Order: sequence, then C-alpha cells, then structure tokens
Amino acid sequence: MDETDVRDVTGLYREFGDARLPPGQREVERFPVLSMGGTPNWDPERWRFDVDGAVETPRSFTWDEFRDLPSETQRQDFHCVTGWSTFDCEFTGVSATTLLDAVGVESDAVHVMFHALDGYTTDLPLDAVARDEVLFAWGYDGDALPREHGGPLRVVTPHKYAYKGAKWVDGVTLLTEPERGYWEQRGYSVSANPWAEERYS
Ligand SMILES: Nc1nc2c(c(=O)[nH]1)N[C@H]1C(S)=C(S)[C@@H](COP(=O)(O)O)O[C@H]1N2
Ligand SMILES: [Mo]
Repeated sequence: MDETDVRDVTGLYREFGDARLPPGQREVERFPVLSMGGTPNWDPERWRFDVDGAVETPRSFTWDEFRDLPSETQRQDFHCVTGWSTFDCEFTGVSATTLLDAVGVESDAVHVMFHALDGYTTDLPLDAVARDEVLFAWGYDGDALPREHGGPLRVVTPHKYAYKGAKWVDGVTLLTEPERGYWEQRGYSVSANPWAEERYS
C-alpha cells in the first residue's frame, strides 16, 4: 500500500498521557494472539453484520454490503490489558463514525455493545465508540485480517485496552442504558483507558 494512503493515528496517546507506551505495558515486536476460546468458523454467504437498538435505520449487512462502505487504512498502536503493546499496526476498515452515520444514532443512545461469532461481547460508552480511530477492520498490514486475529472482521480501539476490540465481530447494539460485556462482567474496566491504567473496575 502507498504510504500516503495510511493515516497515522499513533499520536492519539497525547490526548491521554505523556508517553506513547502506557504505564505498566511492555512493547512486543510481534502481534500476539489472545482469544478466550478457539477461532470460530464463518460462512461468507450466511454471515450478516447487524446494527440494531437505538438507531434510526437498523441494518443487516451482507459481507459484500459491508465491504462497500467507505474504508480507510490507519497506523495504530495496540495495548492488551495483560501488559503487552504492539506499535504501528496497519488496519484497514470502516470507521465507527462512518458506520454510525450510515444507521443514524438515536438521541437517547448512550452505550454500545459489540457481539462476536465466538459469543464474546464487549461494551463501551457511545462517546468512546464514535471516533474515527475505532475501526471495523478487515485488513491488516496490506493483507486480509488473519482469522486468528479476528478475520473476517474485528474492531480495533487504539485509545482503549484491546479487549474492547471484538474479534469476529458480527453485530453492534446501541443501548439507552449501559450493559456489561464478557470481561466487563468479570471485573474488567468499562472505560479501559490504558494511560490511566483502568484495567479493573
Ligand atoms: N471475539 C473475541 N474478541 C476478542 C477476544 C476474544 O477472546 N474474542 N479477546 C480480546 C483480547 S483480551 C485482546 S488482547 C484482543 C487480542 O487480539 P489479537 O488476538 O488479535 O492479539 O482481542 C480481544 N477481542
Ligand atoms: Mo487482552
């Protein structure tokens, strides 16, 4: 990919802290795989990506329809709550702002739940989701996103610990009251700001 097509958002840490590497993290060279279970199967013909809840136009995208949404490539850092960070990942996909604009968020929406093919869920406040740097990514470093990293489609949240980025994502629900996702029900932070070390709640 042409360098000029990549938007570098690795400087977003300045919004949250002084150092690119958040406190208590160590940088790793390779991109580890961390999943609670196995890599789920997906069927491109039957796969649907559902956006529902407090939205003006609930949508159920086929794979082709989702791929037709405007997309971009960003260079991002990735911070796992277990203590490793990897820098300069190039993800290609649809930004959350693009997706939310496509469905129209209702005025009483305050929170978002992400759903995934492996049964994983994770939640964030709407204002933490409605950012250009939150990507629904299908590409990684110029190739299709590897299946173990969440292909065909995953969320990446460079401003949050990476458990906020659902791999194998297949749905998003806009909520009028907060609900807790898989790790959030098990004591992990809802807000998950790495520069404030919000690991547990
Ligand atoms: N569906 C799903 N998404 C998930 C997970 C998971 O187990 N299932 N693990 C989370 C955690 S804790 C991290 S650190 C990242 C790991 O992404 P990676 O395996 O691509 O490094 O995915 C997050 N998203
Ligand atoms: Mo993680």
